[in-house]
Amino acid sequence: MGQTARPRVFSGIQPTSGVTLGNYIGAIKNWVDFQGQKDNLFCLVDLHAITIKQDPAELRARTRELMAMLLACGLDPARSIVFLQSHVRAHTEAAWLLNCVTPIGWLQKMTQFKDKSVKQESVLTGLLTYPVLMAADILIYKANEVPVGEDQKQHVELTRNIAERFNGLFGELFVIPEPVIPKLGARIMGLDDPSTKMSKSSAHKPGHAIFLSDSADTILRAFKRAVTDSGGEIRFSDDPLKAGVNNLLTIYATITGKDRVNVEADFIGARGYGDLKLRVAETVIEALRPIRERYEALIKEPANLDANMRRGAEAAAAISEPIVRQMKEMMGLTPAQPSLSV
Ligand code: AQP
Repeated sequence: MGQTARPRVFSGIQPTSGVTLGNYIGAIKNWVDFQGQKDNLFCLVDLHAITIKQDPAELRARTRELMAMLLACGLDPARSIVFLQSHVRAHTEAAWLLNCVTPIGWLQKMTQFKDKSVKQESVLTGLLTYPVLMAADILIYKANEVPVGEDQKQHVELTRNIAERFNGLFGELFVIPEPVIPKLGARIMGLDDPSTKMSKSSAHKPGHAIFLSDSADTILRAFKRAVTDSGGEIRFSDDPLKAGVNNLLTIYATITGKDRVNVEADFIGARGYGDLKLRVAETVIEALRPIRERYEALIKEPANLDANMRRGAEAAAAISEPIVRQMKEMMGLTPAQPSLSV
């Protein structure tokens, strides 16, 4: 398959426990901004979600909710292919093939594997090999760009290594993808603890994460209790002691689209961190309000969501299945012959 004139973009998000403000700022908001300029594929990565124990009924419900939320955020099925990973079998097939070219040491070094495995009583094989599935997700579309938050950069680098290894062993097939990390907002921190990433799996901690579906009251309360420092200076800073203020300003900057200078100018004359927290909360509430309203309408139409997922999967399979057939052939697997008529 030749490359299209426009760069192809692939990215994914797990259907686990709602969409955080971190997911939105670090990934989804940028996906929406790419639409129209690039050839986009956005994937609800449910096969990644099951690397950690999931309740089956809840996972199914979360998946539909995520589809509704992505559309509510502005992903447009007319301009982007939005689909569910488990609906396109090319992903698991390619993952197995790539497992067979990936040294296990590469996977054992992954930071996310090390972090997540210490939190599990029993570590599943899928948690170790999940970056290979992620590599398959990206490579079977010959994606040029992978817009992700900072935490996924290492996995995209691994994807590049796997692609180069495959190309070296069997011949040039894969495009070597580039991670696209936003300059600002690539790592939104927890409001309760600005030294840790805002993440779904820490969302049980009070005041840690904002979810896009949260009510205005919940958002306001979480920002009011956001951890800052004992000073009073409202400016961007790399100083770990000012990480809380830096995080609030980063959220404000990415949501308003203003640069650092203009953001700091907005807070000249502010009465301390109380004012800052209130202004950031109001900005987030107003930005999320239309998203929440669209979400409420979309989630009431499950048949429409399912139809969108089906159309997305058909479009995705049409691109990826021929590439997986090529992988198998290059690796020496024998193509199935068409059945003989008797
Ligand atoms: N805090 C964050 N700041 C910026 N970007 C973030 N992303 C996640 N958290 C932040 C980006 O969101 C995209 C989708 O993430 P995911 O659903 O694949 O899961 P994740 O990276 O594992 O997100 P979480 O919330 O941190 O989930 P858990 O707690 O399960 O690990 C990715 O592009 C990611 O970089």
